[in-house]
Amino acid sequence: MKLIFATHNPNKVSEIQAMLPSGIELISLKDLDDYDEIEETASTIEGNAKLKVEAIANKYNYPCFADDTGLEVAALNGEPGVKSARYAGETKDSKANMRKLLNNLADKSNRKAQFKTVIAYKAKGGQILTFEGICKGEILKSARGEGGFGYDPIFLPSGYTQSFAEMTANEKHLISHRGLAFKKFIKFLSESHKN
Ligand code: ITT
Ligand code: NA
Repeated sequence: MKLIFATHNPNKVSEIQAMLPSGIELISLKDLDDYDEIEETASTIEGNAKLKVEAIANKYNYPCFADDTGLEVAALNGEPGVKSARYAGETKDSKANMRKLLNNLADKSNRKAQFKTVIAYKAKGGQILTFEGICKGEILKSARGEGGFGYDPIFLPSGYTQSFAEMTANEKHLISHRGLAFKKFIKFLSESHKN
């Protein structure tokens, strides 16, 4: 089966590609030469995932899914949350968001945080279904590791000694927000394609 992944983020495409069972072929917006930005105007992660999948499902005659992820920091009342991608504003500096978060947490002793991913899926003519994954952890005092992307170097998942950026891609998938949400989604896909 062919599935469109409604994302402009190549890091996410490669993470997901590696997790999919054979028989499911991923088409990304890049493969479709679709560079239209989908404005993420919803106030929740779930709302943005739905908005993205709706925009693409209306355009192409394929089953589609989108995921939206946010990092929710307890001492900052859940920020950056839906603002995770542009926390430090429009900038080409990929580390600006991390720096802003570290600055905002500089005098805080509560470092608790969680990543949340919501996947929204829409089959041809079907209703939108959602699958959620959460990974709890804490924000480190400074960046550690070279792997991953986004906030990975400053996120230490609960029960582990390595930041997401110090783990291999596989180690991260096994415990991450996106990994857990996709596990649920893939289970659903395999079950609904048995018959
Ligand atoms: P699309 O909307 O095109 O899918 P995006 O970059 O906006 O791409 P998300 O909404 O899923 O992607 O994520 C928002 C931001 O949160 C993203 O730009 C990263 O900075 C951060 N982020 C998402 N997943 C992450 C992960 O697994 N590890 C670290 N940071 C992550
Ligand atoms: Na987003």
